[in-house]
Amino acid sequence: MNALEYIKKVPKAELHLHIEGSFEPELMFEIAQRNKIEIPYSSIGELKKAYQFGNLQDFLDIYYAGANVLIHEQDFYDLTMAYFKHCAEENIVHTEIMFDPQTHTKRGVAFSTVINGIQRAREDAERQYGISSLLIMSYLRHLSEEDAFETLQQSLPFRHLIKSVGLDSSEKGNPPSKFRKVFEASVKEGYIPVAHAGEEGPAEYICEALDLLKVARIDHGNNCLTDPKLVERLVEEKMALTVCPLSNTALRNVDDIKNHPLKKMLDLGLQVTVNSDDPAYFGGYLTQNYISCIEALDLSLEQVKQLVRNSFQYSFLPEEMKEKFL
Ligand code: ES4
Ligand code: ZN
Repeated sequence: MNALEYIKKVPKAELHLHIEGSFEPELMFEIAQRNKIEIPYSSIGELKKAYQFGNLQDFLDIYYAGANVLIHEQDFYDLTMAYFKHCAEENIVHTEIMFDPQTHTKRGVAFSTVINGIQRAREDAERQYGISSLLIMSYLRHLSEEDAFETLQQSLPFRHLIKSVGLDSSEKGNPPSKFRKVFEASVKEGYIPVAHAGEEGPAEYICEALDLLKVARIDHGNNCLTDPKLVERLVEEKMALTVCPLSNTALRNVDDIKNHPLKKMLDLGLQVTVNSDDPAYFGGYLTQNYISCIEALDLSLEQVKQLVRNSFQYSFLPEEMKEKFL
């Protein structure tokens, strides 16, 4: 079997996926219409044409605008269920879903509305497709730490539904150190800490995420490659990096998929996984991320098997569940 045949069929896990980033234009228009919300694009085609990003902020502006049409619990259910359908089609058997409560609570949508819609979809996906999932509540780093503390408080009635806390949005100028206290408090509540770091920001932010936030995984982490000492440390500590190849090219952090550092990272001994990040915006779900890398970087079957093993190994599944896939 070759690497392409293998990846299409094999059971896979996804560890870095923003549910708001799986919002396909077709569903966005449908929900906008039923909620009677205007979107500043006349058609699905017009909207898709806007998906040309020069950097992370260009993308975030459109991503938050798209999320504006989500109002009711059913909207969050439909959004999440549409993603699970993709998972079922691609044999993604486990997924760790990030959601951004502040994107919604800032607009007057209750925390409970967001999480109840997502949770109902998780239960249906488990029942209908046998897909296991868990939730990563992500704090928006362009907002204040005080605001994140408020979100932590709002999450407590639902803590049994949330496994982990993350840190996302505009990286530059918003270092992990800004959120040290709220991460400490989140860990005390039982949440596992992760953070986006070294996507657009410097290697130093990865060090801060490790030292100050005590993260269990780094989301992206590409820019560790500018600091050989840090690479050595990440290898030594077997720290997982959730790499998102098509996100990196869409946001121009990598100029061409042929120059993506994924293979180099594997060769260095880094514990990398492949993920889709915001598949509705970046041109591909999980399998397409693998396929693009296999084709552009000529990954071997063994390397692809390693990446798939890593996706389970570094998941937050209980050990006995992981073992079924390793
Ligand atoms: C994100 Cl690609 C990316 N980076 C940072 N924050 C995000 N939120 C959603 N997608
Ligand atoms: Zn991300």
